[in-house]
Amino acid sequence: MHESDRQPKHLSDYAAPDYLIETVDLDFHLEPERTIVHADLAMRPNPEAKAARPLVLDGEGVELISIAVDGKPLQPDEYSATETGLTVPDVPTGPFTLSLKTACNPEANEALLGLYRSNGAFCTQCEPEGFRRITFFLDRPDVLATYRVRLEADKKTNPVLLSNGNPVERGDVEGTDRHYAVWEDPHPKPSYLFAAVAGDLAKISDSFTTQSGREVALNIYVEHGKEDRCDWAMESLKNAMKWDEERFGREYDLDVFNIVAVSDFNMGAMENKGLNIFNDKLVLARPDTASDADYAAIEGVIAHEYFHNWTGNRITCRDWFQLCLKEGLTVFRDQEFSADLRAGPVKRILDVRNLKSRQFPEDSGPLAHPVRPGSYIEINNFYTATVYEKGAELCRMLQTMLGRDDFRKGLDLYFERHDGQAVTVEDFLAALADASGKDLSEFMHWYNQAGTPELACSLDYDQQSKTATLNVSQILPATPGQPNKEPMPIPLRIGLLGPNGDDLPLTLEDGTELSDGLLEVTEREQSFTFTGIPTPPTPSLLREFSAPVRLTQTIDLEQIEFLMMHDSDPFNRWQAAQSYAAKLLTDAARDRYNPEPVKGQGASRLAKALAVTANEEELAYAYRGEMLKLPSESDIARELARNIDTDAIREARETLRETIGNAIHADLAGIYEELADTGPYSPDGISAGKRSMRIAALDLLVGSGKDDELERAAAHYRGATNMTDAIYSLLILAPHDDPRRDEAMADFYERWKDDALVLDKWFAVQARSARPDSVEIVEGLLSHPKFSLKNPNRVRALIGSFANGNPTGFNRKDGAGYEFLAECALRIDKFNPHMAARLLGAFESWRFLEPNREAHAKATLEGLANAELSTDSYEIVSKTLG
Ligand code: 0A1
Ligand code: ZN
Repeated sequence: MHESDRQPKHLSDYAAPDYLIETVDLDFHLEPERTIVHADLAMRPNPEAKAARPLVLDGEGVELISIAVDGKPLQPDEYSATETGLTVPDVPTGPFTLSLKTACNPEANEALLGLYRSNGAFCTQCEPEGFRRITFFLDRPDVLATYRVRLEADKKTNPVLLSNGNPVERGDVEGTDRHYAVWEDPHPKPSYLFAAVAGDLAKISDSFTTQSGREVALNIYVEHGKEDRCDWAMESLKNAMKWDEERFGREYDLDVFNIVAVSDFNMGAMENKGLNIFNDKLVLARPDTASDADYAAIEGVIAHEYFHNWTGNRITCRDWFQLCLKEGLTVFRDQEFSADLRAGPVKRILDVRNLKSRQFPEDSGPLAHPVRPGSYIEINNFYTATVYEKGAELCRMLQTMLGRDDFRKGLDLYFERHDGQAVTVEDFLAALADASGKDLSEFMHWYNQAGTPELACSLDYDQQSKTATLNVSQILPATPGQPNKEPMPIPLRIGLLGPNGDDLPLTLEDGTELSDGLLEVTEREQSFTFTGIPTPPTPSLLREFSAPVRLTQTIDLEQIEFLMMHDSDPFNRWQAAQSYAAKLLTDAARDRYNPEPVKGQGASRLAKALAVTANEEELAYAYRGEMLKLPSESDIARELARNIDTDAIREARETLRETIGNAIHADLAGIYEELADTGPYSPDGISAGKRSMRIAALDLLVGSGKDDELERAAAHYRGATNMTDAIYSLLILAPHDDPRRDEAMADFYERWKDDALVLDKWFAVQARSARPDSVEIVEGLLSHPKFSLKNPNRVRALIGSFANGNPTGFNRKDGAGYEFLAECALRIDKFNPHMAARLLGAFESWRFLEPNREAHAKATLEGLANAELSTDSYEIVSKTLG
């Protein structure tokens, strides 16, 4: 550990690189334990930088074997190579070629960054700073070069040899058992987009003809025997290619597009130019192995990585502070893609739910940071919900404020201006502003200020003048390092409902007609008066969730119920149902558990309203399914905001589930029966919607507490013909102490024990199940013969699901959950710091717990702070403690 690793880096210190690299010629001699890399780098001093600086290249754990400049070997006193880099004090003042011969050990690489091994294959992960683990380099995104890559390996164990770009040559190495392949990527790229794969893999192939008539070969490489699980990924890829042409005019630019699925991967997937590498979880799907949620995730992530080809690869980031430039925009694009392919409003609900459950807590806790952070210690820690999901919301707000057409024009200008460049958020906003003529200077605050704004609203009605005035104030909470903030432009989409539930025409005092209901809030305090309102209206605010804010308003349960029945905006109609339930649940769980709100009149009214909506046939199944889902335990915790007692929350939620399950039992049973026959499995939105609605009904039925209903869930499991039905019924059974639960769990294990991805689900179900002995169960599973700390998917399935998906287990009163997580993270931190640091993020809301739990969490965090930690984990622990 170098102390300098722990010093924060600042955006304000950005300086252009001293040297540029124009072409990169790499030759890999692949061996599992000692891979030799020859690199020829065509370099020159950067005319934009101060001249005559020593050449300093990044490196991490690479062994330097030899070095030459323009073919002339350097003597040991002419350079210095260390654990963290290579310095050559004296290099030519004009263009020169630096030749390096280095070695690394892929087999021993358990951090899964750089060149490593997964199930016997070689693969790479270079974002953000992994390339420096392969060779010494200017490993920063603003150094763009074209690459020619030769891979040479044992032919029998590595028949497949892949790198970025187009294949140009392949052959045998005479007199050996080895062969080679050469790849050329004509598009200049930063080193983080480099990739190479070698191994014995199966492939499925297809092709796509672009809008200009070019034929692109599409290949998905997977482990042998998994070929029958690739169809959905391939279909999703072709859909994504087509959609990006139609919606954004973006065409693919190489002759081949390769995807490789590997089973050891720290994240979801990686957009390497022409050679995307995926966590196999996000590629492989068959009806009996993958749930509807898995199918949707595959569709979204395949699209996400493909869309990066333009937003990330052709135009990349100047520095890692600009990460949201590629990630926020690309998430926005993949969200729009999925919304276009499926029921749009449901996709919006899922995205907002994800934002609120992952990003809002981050933004209100000790790890809060702006979408474009001003500083970081370890960039790996900034692949966050804020950069990705809030980043996507900022792009969405820009589209809302500019309108779809001008937003598209702005993006066209951005692509035209910056193709082949490494740019900043300012460049992005400038293109949008120039194309639309809209001043976006204030919008920059959204990128630079952390914290979720609170939008406090109230509506005053004046009988005499028949006007309604909406008063809005934006409250910008202090976040670490940012005590004071500037007001931000907030697109606020609204409707006013008349007595029969219809939307009233919206006319502002100055006569402006708001046909789309869109207001732009720009001040700290602002009022909007609407004229011609005959009677007091019911406000529907923040329709479509038009801005990532926390809306607070003075509104009573009756008005919420009215919105739940009548709002023409599907998002807000769903939101009303959630708000209604959340009000009951927080009233029940605040301070000390009080059952009245979740048993009484309000709860019965909610149940009846849910039954009415669930029976509205013109609404999509998936939408009705979402209506039937109660706020999660974490949703309730977030609403409570402080003094959180996870047991009280669970009790409140279980009681409401029981009340509803009994109050509308007949409706729910009717829905369950009616949707019984979904036909042969198809992942399409309608079929998936039916399954989702039926399972939501089943969940409430089982919640009623009747034994017959538990039997229904057990029968559901036994009769399941696809993974969706199997896994959700198993989840419903899991917390129960009942032989039928044990049978189902054992059956699942027996059936899937040799299938890693499906077995992950078996681990996850147990980790998520709220039981008094959850900690012991999960601890026991650590020593299960099928468990390994080295495989990120398995770690996420067991430890991640427990820490993030089992609030009562993780926050157990005696602090055992915290201790368990800390011990696991410490063990993982020794070989995969990135993974360990991500797990430790689960402590982010510790200050909002009730005092006893808060004290336990604090003690655990202090213990961690005193342990020997990687830079990654050090940053998370020290910032979390504050
Ligand atoms: N750019 C990828 C995310 C990613 C980041 C880091 C990784 O390894 C440490 C891997 C993938 C994406 O947005 O999909
Ligand atoms: Zn991405």
